[in-house]
Amino acid sequence: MNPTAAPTATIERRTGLSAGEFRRRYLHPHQPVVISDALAAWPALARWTPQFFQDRYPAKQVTAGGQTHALGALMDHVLRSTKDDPAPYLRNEPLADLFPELLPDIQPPPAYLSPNWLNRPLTHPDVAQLNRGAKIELFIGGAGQSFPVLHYDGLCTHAFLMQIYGRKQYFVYAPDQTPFMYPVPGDPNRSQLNDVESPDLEKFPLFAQARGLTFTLDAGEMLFVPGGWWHTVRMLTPSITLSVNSANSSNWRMLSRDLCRQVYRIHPSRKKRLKLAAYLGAQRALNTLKDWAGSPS
Ligand SMILES: O=C(O)CCC(=O)C(=O)O
Repeated sequence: MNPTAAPTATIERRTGLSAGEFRRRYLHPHQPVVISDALAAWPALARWTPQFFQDRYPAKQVTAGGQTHALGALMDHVLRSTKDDPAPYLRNEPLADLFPELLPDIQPPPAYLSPNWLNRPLTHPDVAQLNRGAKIELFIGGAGQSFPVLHYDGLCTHAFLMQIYGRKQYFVYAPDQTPFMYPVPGDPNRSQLNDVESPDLEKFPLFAQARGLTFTLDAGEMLFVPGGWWHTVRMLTPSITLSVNSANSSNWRMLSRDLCRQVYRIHPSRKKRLKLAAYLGAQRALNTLKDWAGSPS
């Protein structure tokens, strides 16, 4: 690892954090945090392991690393995965599509996830994609495997990463580090750099100036990555994680800006962009009222 390019600081870890303090200290100011007891009540913590998936669903076909695998064989590889022979990463699979019968194992939902405006009805045709963003996604991988890209989540949505089993090492950089992140031209939330631990500083010299956070996430812990924060991860052991994306009054302006830019690139019509901006503004007002009235999620 090149020490000049390594993230230097660590993250705040909290227990017993109320939903109100989470919103005031972390959500609205866009500060990342690990909440160490967020998932304590979930049956999944005592139940889900690679072995559990292997025993229960040996023949189920899943996609990982761009190929189809029988889950039993994939879990076998996850359990013996190493840096030299990493198991393909099963990732971003909607849990409710793959294993709907396991949803009771992740109840109750942590209060920090609400409100999530991505769960509310969105009728404009250009924003239907947002509802997908609120789906709970499943990640299962083995030691030595990494998330393939340094990135921030699309449309500056917030990410909640919930560790069910095993241990991961995260690398997180604030939005003010973007000048050192080498975004892919035309794809501003993905970096061209995919290895933050051994970066190619000849190709990406400015990355040597990047300052970020690195820390482990253990079973039972939840990581909040605010919208616009760059992040990536490496697995230290076999690992099972869930993720949810969210938007609400804390990041709706950023989301609206990015969505209008995206739609404008596809349909370069000023009228269409203004209509979308008006729709997103109306949703902001409506959802703010719903939050005040205490609507769920
Ligand atoms: O694999 C992981 O834990 C990281 C997932 C992630 O970065 C994301 O879903 O945005």
